Amino acid sequence: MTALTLHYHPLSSYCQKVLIAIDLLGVEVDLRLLDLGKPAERDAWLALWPTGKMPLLVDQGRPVPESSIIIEHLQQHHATGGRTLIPDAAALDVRLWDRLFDLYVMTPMQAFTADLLKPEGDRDPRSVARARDTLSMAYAMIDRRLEGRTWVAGDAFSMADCAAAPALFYAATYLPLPPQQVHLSAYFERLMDHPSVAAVIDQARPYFKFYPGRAGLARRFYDPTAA
Ligand SMILES: N[C@@H](CCC(=O)N[C@@H](CS)C(=O)NCC(=O)O)C(=O)O
Repeated sequence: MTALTLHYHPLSSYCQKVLIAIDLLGVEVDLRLLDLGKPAERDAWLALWPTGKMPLLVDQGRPVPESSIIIEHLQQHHATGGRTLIPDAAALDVRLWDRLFDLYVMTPMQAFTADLLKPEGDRDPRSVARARDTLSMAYAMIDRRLEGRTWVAGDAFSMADCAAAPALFYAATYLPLPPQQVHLSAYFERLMDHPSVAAVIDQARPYFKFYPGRAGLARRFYDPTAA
């Protein structure tokens, strides 16, 4: 047991963002898998953190919510040997691109998922169309940003890339990355090849059969005939 517990689910994009950071910061954390489909577990969870959103870090009994705050907290208090995902020289850029990925890639991606989870008659094609427009805008913005860069902010893999990896992974299942956006596509491949990202995708693999957008997952990530 460590003093740190992360309440999470391997399929959750925001949890994956934090899991990538935990690996890179070299922090030892107890992982507690949440099943919000179980009413008793959901009630206990809401008592701990009322938004009902994961991930949630608990540090010596104190809840630390919100993926970006969790990563900042881990970096400030628990990182091994001065490892950093928010280097001083690029801190504002890192935080900006972390926000942009959360707001303009994660959020519309979640809107697609939320719509698929609704009963057929309750689905809202207008909200899905808005989500598609936002993602399109974001893809073009990220493609421009990546011209001449390896990672999205600063010289090294940062918190912004932790946000980018799961956001783009799931977003691409709903709106494929446009082939003409070569910087975006090359960045996606760099992210997927990164060992900390690949490890998190591997952890999620047994659960992809439950992902509502699984029809859009590339075969290299999920083979329905093997599931
Ligand atoms: N702003 C939050 C967003 C977290 C979030 O949306 N988590 C999703 C999973 S990816 C969740 O908990 N969904 C469960 C629900 O809404 O019931 C963060 O950065 O941690």
